[in-house]
Amino acid sequence: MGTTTSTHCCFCSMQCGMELVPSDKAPGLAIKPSPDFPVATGRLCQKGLNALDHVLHEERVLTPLVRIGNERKGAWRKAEWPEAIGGIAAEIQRIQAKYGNDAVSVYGGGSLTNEVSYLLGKFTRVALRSKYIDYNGRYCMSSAAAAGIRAFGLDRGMTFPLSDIPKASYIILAGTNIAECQPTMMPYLLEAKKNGAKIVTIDPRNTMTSKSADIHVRLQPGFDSVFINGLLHVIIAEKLYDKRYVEERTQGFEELAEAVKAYTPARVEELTGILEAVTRTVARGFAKAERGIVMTARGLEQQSNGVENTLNYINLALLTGNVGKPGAGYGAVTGQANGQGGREHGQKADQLPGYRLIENEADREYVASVWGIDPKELPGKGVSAYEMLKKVDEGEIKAMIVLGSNPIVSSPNADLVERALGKLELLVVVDMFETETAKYAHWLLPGSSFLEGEGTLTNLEGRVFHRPAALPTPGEAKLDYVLICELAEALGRGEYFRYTSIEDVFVELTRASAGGKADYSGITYERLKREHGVFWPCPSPDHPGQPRMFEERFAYPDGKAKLFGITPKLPAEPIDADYPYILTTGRLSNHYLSGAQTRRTPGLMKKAPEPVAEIHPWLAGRIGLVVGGKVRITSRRGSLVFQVKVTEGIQPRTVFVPFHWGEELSVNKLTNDALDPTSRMPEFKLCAVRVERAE
Ligand SMILES: Nc1nc2c(c(=O)[nH]1)N[C@H]1C(S)=C(S)[C@@H](COP(=O)(O)OP(=O)(O)OC[C@H]3O[C@@H](n4cnc5c(=O)[nH]c(N)nc54)[C@H](O)[C@@H]3O)O[C@H]1N2
Ligand SMILES: Nc1nc2c(c(=O)[nH]1)N[C@H]1C(S)=C(S)[C@@H](COP(=O)(O)OP(=O)(O)OC[C@H]3O[C@@H](n4cnc5c(=O)[nH]c(N)nc54)[C@H](O)[C@@H]3O)O[C@H]1N2
Ligand code: SF4
Ligand SMILES: [Mo]
Repeated sequence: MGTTTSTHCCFCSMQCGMELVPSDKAPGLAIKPSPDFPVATGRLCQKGLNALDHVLHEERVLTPLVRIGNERKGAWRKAEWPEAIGGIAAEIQRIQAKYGNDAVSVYGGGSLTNEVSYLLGKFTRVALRSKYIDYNGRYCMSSAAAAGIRAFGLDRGMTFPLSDIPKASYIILAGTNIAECQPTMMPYLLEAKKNGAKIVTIDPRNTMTSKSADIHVRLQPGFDSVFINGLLHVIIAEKLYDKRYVEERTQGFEELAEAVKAYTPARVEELTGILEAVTRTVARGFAKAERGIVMTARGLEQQSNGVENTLNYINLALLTGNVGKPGAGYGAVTGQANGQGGREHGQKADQLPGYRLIENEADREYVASVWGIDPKELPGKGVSAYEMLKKVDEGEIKAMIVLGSNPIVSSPNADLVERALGKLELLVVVDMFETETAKYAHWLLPGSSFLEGEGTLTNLEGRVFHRPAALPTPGEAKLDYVLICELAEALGRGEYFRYTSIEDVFVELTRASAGGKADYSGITYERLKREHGVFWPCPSPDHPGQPRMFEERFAYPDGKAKLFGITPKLPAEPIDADYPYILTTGRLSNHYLSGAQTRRTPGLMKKAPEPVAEIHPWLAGRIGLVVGGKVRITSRRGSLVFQVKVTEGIQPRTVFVPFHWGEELSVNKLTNDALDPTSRMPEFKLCAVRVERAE
């Protein structure tokens, strides 16, 4: 050691720059914020500052492990790599010979680099020749992606760079808790506020984010589209929309106007309890603002109406002429480290690299030519992450390789998922730890951490950047990409997976993306090392990249964006007399996703050792909660007991529980597995429950 390495945090989509520096204190290394990476210069949140702890954790898996006697959840035995790779390949071949190629599946993740995401997609289609691959981003960005594609013809999360935010004059933040989930974005918002911007938050809870708001709309989960229809109604009725923009740059205005006609502020108040005056004030304020920004995240996207909810927020940004204008626009706030890049390079069921489609003939031909195979060899599209788990339960899928996810904790209706994974003839987990999911594995392979694996990622702005390797892999752990290539070799398909370096993989990825929607073909490692990232699309080496999207045209052939008339629908599981309250789930600032990493971080665990249910004093009174008491929350799928925090800051009928824990603290044992019909994203944000005092 002794040298400083500039790298990036492994957690959220901001991808703050960090430096790994030598230290005289154990373990001899420390993390400091980057002094120059423009996304969040000089800042890291507490998760970033503590990110070294899990990497150096004593529980890291350091050798391949195999079950003794093949017994599930039994004891492990250490294995050598040749035995592991050979044994897994032989099992895959046995299963495919017996049940067909599609009996073997891959489950990837949004924390992985672009290169590893790309290789997982290629491995599934070329080495396994199976159609079944999907990834945890299905739970994360799929509704926003589907809405972006439908409205703009293209999904790049945020249509503007972060540096546009301080120039905005009115900002609507819906179902996005930026202060806890992308903490280093807050200074951009606070600067906008200092410059005079109004901020409106829309959330069933008072959050750390809503503290900075001028107006906080506390709605019952599932009612976003009703409220937005109210805003759109006022804007149209009072002729406050940007008529010229709507005419020149959009289609579908008539349909939209028709759909919102009945949603007068009075009706919105009747349906939601949101005062008429609030609807009018926000509608007028936003429409009259010179530069408006709308940002959404999982709050309204992780619903069975998630795509329509998102489309309605996009309607608001388009109707007011804000998309494609400096200091304005629409942004879906991406979640995971590489949530953006992870959904562009082919680890999604229906996708090929460059955001191409696996069912499109021209796309198949092009990518097959890059891969050197016959397009006929490429399988068709598979199914979404949760549907894949269901196919495991139903017995159609017999083997699964999980790399970069912990689906037993992060999937809805988690008991079903647990049962399903228990039925697999082969479960291979590649991870740093023995996660809840790995407990069901036949093989647990030691993968690499963010400080070990070099590669590129794409942050929430669409900024592609390079992350170098800062540490060697510990013990026998392997770089994820090497492991994938070795497995392909053992399956007899090695000729398609011979790379000299990770950069070599990137070069192929950029070729495969050329001419696609997410075109990286002008990007090289050399360029990324020189510049602080390049925004895609970047179709040639002399192209500067594109921080702001849609300034002149949208990505449809006619150049126009589409407006959609949305008729609000009920959630999949409305409340009733038996289950009279709403459970919503989400995040805490101290933990990350399934908690595999942050529950192993003492500095973070100390602050949030277990999940605490937030309930309103009204509900606490109704159930006769006593001081220090716990609550039992019961849905149609399960029943769990949680610690409680009584707070005025939550919509009275709603209970909030964070999902960062496993086993008997896993709120996903209660959540509903209803999927959005288009995005196939589960309804994590709302199900009907009973709430009782726990005895
Ligand atoms: N600390 C931390 N940061 C993270 C993560 C983490 O696990 N921990 N995860 C990362 C990832 S992968 C993601 S996807 C992002 C997620 O980032 P966010 O989407 O911001 O996080 P959530 O807490 O899931 O949900 C946001 C808010 O939606 C609200 N909500 C619930 N139901 C509704 C509704 O019907 N309508 C509206 N308008 N709001 C609703 C919740 O009360 C919550 O405050 O965060 C990223 N950053
Ligand atoms: N109830 C409820 N459930 C939810 C959500 C919610 O809001 N509510 N949100 C959903 C969302 S948005 C998301 S993104 C999902 C995410 O949920 P998961 O996919 O379960 O997320 P992680 O905990 O990040 O799992 C990543 C795993 O990969 C490992 N890992 C990390 N980096 C690497 C690497 O580079 N290589 C290898 N080999 N392994 C690595 C980690 O140790 C960890 O075990 O959860 C979803 N589930
Ligand atoms: S804001 Fe996100 S990327 Fe930045 S340090 Fe925190 S978790 Fe890491
Ligand atoms: Mo996510």
